[in-house]
Amino acid sequence: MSTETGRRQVAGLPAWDRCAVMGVVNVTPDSFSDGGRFFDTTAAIKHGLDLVSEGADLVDVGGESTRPGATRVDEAEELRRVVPVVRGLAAEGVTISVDTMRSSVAEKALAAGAALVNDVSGGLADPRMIPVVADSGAPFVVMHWRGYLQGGNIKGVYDDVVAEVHDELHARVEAVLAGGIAADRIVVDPGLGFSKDAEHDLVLLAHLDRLLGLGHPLLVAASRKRFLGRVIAGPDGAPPPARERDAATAAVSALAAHAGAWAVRVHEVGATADAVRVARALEEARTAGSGPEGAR
Ligand code: PMM
Repeated sequence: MSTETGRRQVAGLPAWDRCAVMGVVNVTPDSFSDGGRFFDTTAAIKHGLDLVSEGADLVDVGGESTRPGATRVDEAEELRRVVPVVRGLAAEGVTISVDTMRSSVAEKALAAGAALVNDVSGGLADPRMIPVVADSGAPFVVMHWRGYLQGGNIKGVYDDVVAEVHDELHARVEAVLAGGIAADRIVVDPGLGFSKDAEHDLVLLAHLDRLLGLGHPLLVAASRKRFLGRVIAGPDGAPPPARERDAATAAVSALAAHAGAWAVRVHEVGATADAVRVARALEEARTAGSGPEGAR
C-alpha cells in the first residue's frame, strides 16, 4: 500500500482519481463551527444533499460535538440524531460516513446505509467498536486521540509531535488490524486540534509525508479549526470566527491533496472541491511534464 494509488483508495468505497472531499453534516446543537444549524433531520438531509451538489464525494454525519469541554450526548439521543439522517441520505445514493465513538451508533448507521465509520477515538472510547466494524466489513477511520477534550487533556504535551502522533497512530492501526479490520479498509487521521495546539497542528500538516509513511490512506480534517483562526488573525491578534475560515480551509485542502491525502473533511465544500481538482491537474501536469517531450 505504498503506491500513490494505494494511498488514495479505500476498499469498500468508490475510487476517486484525486483527493476526495468529505462534507460535514453535524446534527448537533453545539458543534465547534456549525452547531445548531442542521439539528433538525430534514435540514440535515437537505444540507448533506447540498454538499453533494457542491462537490462532496462523501458526507460525514455526526451527532455528538467533540469541541473542547463538550459534555457527551447520551446514546439514545445520538441515535435519534444520526440514524434518520443517514437513512435519508442513503436513500438518495449518497456515500456516507458516520462520525461516532459509539459502536451502537456505528452499527445502526451501517444498517441504515453508511459506508464508512469515522471514530475520532480510533476505537479507544468503546471496546465494542473494533469488533462491530470488523464484523460489518466497513472501512474505519483511525484518528489520533489522547482522550476526551476535558481539563488538561485539551492541550497535549509532546516532545516531537510528528514522531509521537506517527507512533501512536501506528499502535492504533496494529490494534485495529489485530481486531480483524482489513488493512485496505483502514484510514488514518492526525486529529488536528485534538489535544494539540496551533503549533502542533501546523507541524503535523507540514509533515503529512511522515504520516503517509504509515502506508494507509490519510484523512485531513482542518476545516475551520482554531489553528487556522490563529494563522489568519488580524493585526490585533483576534482570530476570525469559525465561519470566516473557509478560504484558509481551502488552502489547506489544496496543500493536503498535493501532499497525497486520500480525503479532506470540510464544512464548506465548493472551494475545496476546486482546490482538490487544481491539485489533481498539477499532478497530471507533473506526470506529463516528466517525459522527454514535456521537459522542453
Ligand atoms: N474533527 C471533528 C469531528 N470529526 N473526524 C475526523 N476523522 N478527524 C477530525 O479531525 C475531526 C472529526 C471536529 O470538527 P467539527 O466539530 O468542527 O466538525
